[in-house]
Amino acid sequence: MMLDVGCLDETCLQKLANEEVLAIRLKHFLPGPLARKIGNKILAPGFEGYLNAPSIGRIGMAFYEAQNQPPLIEDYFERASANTAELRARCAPYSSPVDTLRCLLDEAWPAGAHLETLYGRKMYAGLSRVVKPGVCFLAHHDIFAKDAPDSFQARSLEAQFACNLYLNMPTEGGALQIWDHDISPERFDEMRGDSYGIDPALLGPPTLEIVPQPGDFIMFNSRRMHAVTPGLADPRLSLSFFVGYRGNASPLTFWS
Ligand SMILES: O=C(O)CCC(=O)C(=O)O
Ligand SMILES: [Fe+2]
Repeated sequence: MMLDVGCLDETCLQKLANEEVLAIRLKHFLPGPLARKIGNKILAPGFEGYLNAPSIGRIGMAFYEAQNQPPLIEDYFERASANTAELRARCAPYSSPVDTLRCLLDEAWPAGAHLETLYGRKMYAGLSRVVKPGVCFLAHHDIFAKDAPDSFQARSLEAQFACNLYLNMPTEGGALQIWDHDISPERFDEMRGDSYGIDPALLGPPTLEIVPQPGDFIMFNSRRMHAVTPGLADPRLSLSFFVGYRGNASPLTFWS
């Protein structure tokens, strides 16, 4: 169900796309101490909460937060390049690991990989996500077409992968849980009501539970339900973006 890989290549990406595996993990993409160091640099100037999930912190804005509201969608695109610059500045003198991952995915995929364009505008890739100790990141799925229902671009995805590079981890907990069974978008929206997610206990035991180490990179099928267990003592920081897949002959695309 999970594939440990030594590098990102076409074969492992295809296994994820074909749903032969739920997740792939590249252990020690960054050495642990370097991951923590970059993590602390990113956290130092502070961060804000998600508009629609205030218990989760973030630097940059996720497209998901715009929730189909034109003024927020405008904000998202307006801030995209400043958010990219901000992440690079916080990582300096190290390169932003998201930039490196974008290059590696482009190199690994025969048709290449590039930033997603939506409504003719470049999207932002590289959200820093902070989950404070004791907070459960509720179970949810991520489906681009739900966030941009009027977009052919979003509807044309054949698969969507959540990509996370873990920088800081709590001393205990903070596990990524993934469930194999699908919940339809309609059923999930009914279950969650006004919340962004649902109590993971409603889903029974997860198919996969991974406690990432600082420096690990994990890619998983974001259309499957997933959640993060509460952590102890330290904040859990990851750099997060999505990869869109439109078949083997098409480029992969990135956005947050
Ligand atoms: O932080 C994680 O392990 C997963 C977060 C998540 O929900 C996502 O990347 O879509
Ligand atoms: Fe998610």
